Amino acid sequence: MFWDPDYETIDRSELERIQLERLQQTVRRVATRVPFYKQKLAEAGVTPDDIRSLNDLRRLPFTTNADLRDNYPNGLLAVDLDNVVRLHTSSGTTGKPKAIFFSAGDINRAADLIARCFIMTGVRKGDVFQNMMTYGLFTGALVMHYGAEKVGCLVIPAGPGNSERQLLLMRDFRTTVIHLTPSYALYFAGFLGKNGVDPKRDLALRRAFVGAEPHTEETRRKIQESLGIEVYNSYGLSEMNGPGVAFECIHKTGMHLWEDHYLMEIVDPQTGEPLPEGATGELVLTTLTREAMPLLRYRTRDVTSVIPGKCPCGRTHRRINRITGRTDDMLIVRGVNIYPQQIERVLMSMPSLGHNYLITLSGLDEMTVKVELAETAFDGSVEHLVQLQNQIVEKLRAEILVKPKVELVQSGTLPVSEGKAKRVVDQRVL
Ligand code: DLL
Repeated sequence: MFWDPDYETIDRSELERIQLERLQQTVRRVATRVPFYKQKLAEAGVTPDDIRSLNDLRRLPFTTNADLRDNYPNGLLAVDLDNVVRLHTSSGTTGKPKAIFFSAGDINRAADLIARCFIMTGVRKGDVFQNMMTYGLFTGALVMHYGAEKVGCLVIPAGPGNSERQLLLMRDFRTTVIHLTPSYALYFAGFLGKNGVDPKRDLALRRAFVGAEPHTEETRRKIQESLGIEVYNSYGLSEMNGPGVAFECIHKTGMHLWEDHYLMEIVDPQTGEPLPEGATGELVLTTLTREAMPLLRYRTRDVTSVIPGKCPCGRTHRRINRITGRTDDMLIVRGVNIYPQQIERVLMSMPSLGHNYLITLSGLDEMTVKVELAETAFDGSVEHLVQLQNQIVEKLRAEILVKPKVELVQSGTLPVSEGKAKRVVDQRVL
């Protein structure tokens, strides 16, 4: 079933016609209303009339994270402030936040895209949606909330944390769908286990939407198995309305990116040159329908690739692979490039290990991986622990080519964050 069948299964040639029309409108709007873009387009020697085909996209300038910060608070607004109805911000690792503005139309379109995602995974009116993401300046909770209401779900705006209360709400209101970060999902699964709750027996949960941070297929499997539910990957970023940019359908073979609202490219992160279909690189997105704050060729820094071929669900919007990391979260340890996701993949595939881990870099270039044991793993024998530890070291070395120190800790002892998980602490004296 579809929320918006005309658009979701649209013919590719018709989709491209709409994309071009919307791109032309977007370029025209920013060229006349946003001084930053007026100048950038002039520097690139492009006028709105030069955009005659989708291939002309590559003539447009990129927009970066730094451009958003430099234009803070409202330098990128394309409407008068009194036509803005909502502000979200996105905090990065450093300095000023990025301000993201929404017009009433933007909110409505964002909610519609979420409704597509919900219906696509089988959620219907009558489902009970417990939103365990952070409400507030973060887009994660509110944007999903509006979409869920559109579908007709009963929405429980629980916010994150306080697992006891989450469980109470889930039990009393027979929650069927939850939305949370994958790291909190892992923690929550552990919490249920510790409290003797068998989700299949005691709860009505059917689905979880997880997103806002990178995670592996192994993590998804672990959440699915421990909660006994279907878990769908949800991708988005504040600059593109938040969640609802790309989402998995029931086939779980990549995330459909809603191409009637976002134009995607995969580029070489070093040169910015577009890569051929199927190649892995940095995702670059152009908004096609944002009114308050359109963005041209936004460098997401997220690494992915387009999955070739058609999806059996019938949707014609192309799918992207799970985000493997960000171009800027690569660690360089003793000269070797390592993505934290590689480490997660190894840890989450081992049944003796629990739900949480932390990578610490210290001294000159020492890597320590602390990982929690599964509840059932410890039989009290030191020998068993040493064996397990060595096994993890060897598996990690084979994956990342660097030998880390591994510390096994008891379940529930590593820090848990309410929002996005912090998996790496870098204390190196470089
Ligand atoms: O995290 C929006 C969101 C909320 C998406 C809830 C999904 C669910 P930001 O705080 O601006 O917005 O962070 C965006 O988070 O560029 C990615 O690096 C990362 N990210 C988001 N979803 C995923 C995902 C929201 N499914 C940044 N897999 C993005 C991997 C993700 N990384």
